[in-house]
Amino acid sequence: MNLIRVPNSQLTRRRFLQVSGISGMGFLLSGCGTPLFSDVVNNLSEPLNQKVETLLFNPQKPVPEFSKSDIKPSDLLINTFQDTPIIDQAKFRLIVDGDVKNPLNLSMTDIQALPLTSMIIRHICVEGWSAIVQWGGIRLREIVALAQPKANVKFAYFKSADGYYESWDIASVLHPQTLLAYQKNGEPLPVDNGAPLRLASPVKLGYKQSKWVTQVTLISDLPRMKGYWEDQGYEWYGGL
Ligand SMILES: Nc1nc2c(c(=O)[nH]1)N[C@H]1C(S)=C(S)[C@@H](COP(=O)(O)O)O[C@H]1N2
Ligand SMILES: [Mo]
Repeated sequence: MNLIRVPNSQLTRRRFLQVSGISGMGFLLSGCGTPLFSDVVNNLSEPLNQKVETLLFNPQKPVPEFSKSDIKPSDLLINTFQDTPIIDQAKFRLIVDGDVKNPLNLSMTDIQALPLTSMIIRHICVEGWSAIVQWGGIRLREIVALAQPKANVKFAYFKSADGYYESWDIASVLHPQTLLAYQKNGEPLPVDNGAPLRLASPVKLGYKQSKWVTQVTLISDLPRMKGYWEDQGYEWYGGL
């Protein structure tokens, strides 16, 4: 498959090399008519050496959002590698642990008492679809700040109730539009889309956005198993 024909591309050579390493992304780049890449991909930066304190005190620049009229509710497909897990919201707890001074064990009531942030962004799945979605939830940076990360923290590791797992660089974790979402298009988040809590962010591809998140562990080194799809060959950074 020819991966190199990208009309009107803002892709850098580096980005290309990364993207072309992902099997299954080929048709995204081969012009199947979806305006996925040229207008979506920002200049890639991998701020992997940014310090957690700096990022907490100096929020990164927000990504431009879409408007309500751009939302087509049917565009968001369900992409789940296993059966949808059944979670009792009343008993649900989000664990935040790892290299933190103040580990957290939060109920949905605790989380919903924190400030609600809403944003309209594009979700991009490398299997060839995208959707503009309004997500509402808590900024992950607020949860991380409450947990008081130690200075050595460089990554977050996310565990999900269906066995999915992910890891992200700390700059993307602390991006002001990275949410733990519990609403979709103004309604409670549907179970198939990850209720009670899922990641939602305009800086990452769909496979980075874990649904049914139960645990966020702040760490200084990446483990051998970096992510469900990454361990099968997808690129780890998965940035937009
Ligand atoms: N826990 C979990 N999270 C997941 C997945 C999954 O299988 N399990 N699939 C990922 C992929 S590949 C995509 S594109 C999005 C899809 O989100 P949606 O089903 O809400 O559209 O969820 C991501 N998060
Ligand atoms: Mo995906």
